[in-house]
Amino acid sequence: MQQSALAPADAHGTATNLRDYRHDILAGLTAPQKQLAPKYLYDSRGSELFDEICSLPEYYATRTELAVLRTNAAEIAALVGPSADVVELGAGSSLKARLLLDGLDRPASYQPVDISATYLLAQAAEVAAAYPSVTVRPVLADFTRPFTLPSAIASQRTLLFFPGSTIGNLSRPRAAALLSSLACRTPGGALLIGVDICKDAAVLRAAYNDSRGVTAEFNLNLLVRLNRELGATFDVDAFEHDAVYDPLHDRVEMRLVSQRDQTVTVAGVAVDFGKGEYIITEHSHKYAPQEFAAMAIGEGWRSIRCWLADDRFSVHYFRAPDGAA
Ligand code: AVJ
Repeated sequence: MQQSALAPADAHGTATNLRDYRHDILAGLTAPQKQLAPKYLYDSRGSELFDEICSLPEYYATRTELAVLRTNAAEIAALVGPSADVVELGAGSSLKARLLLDGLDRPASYQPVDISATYLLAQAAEVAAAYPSVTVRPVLADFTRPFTLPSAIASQRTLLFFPGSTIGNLSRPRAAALLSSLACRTPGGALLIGVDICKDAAVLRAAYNDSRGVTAEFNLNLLVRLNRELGATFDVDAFEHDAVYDPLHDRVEMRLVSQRDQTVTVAGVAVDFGKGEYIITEHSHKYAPQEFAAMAIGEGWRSIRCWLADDRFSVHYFRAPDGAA
């Protein structure tokens, strides 16, 4: 994946332009297996719903990762050292970043990268107010596409912070490509990354099909978004959320399942659905800690430390060698 050119931010707030957005959605809905990229789940309502997911009893990931960060704050700070430039990928809520910044030794800057404009700016403003000595530079960008950070990416003190197992949204080859690109772009820098671990299918099913239906609303909100932004005609009540664990690929697959035969118009294009046909809206890949470390090492990172919580969630700390080109 190329990561060098600049993808300009735009008015509809996803750092891709409207033509690309419409094209991407239509390509996904006209493919033999209908599929939409998970990044489209995060309009401002979607970001809010995701935060709600994070506090659900069944969704262990956020709670477990926060515990790892809290418990090991001193060791993390010692590894990172003073005056770090913290770049957070897929920032979302600033909760984890604050926890990290609290523990670090006089961090120099905080640069959250996110595709949800309203949310990004609101969270950045809160961090700026709470940490007057930290330079806060929000970056509206999609980290799965080429983007440029405004400063300090090449600094030896760059700490890439990539929590939440967001990297799990990428296929294994794409995750590897992103790790490689990040290693090349931050010589001498470090990567603190949260990765969800393979586990019992029943635990995963419960985490992605919660009893309060928040994950269902999060998933279905994508259709609400397409109705609003692309003049689509989805009858949201005629689709149902489902999430299944695929042991072959070690991933959870989130689906929107059509409850009847129906035709929906999206940006002027007719899209047919058979009863039971579904759109894949997200893959969430799971890794054994050794598998993930081996992948990162293969892409140029040095594995320094891995913390586990309950064998449910892993947080890895990697360093990029100096002068990696
Ligand atoms: C933010 C991508 C890590 O895959 O667990 C939560 C998103 N989807 N519940 C995940 C999500 C459904 C989450 N990530």
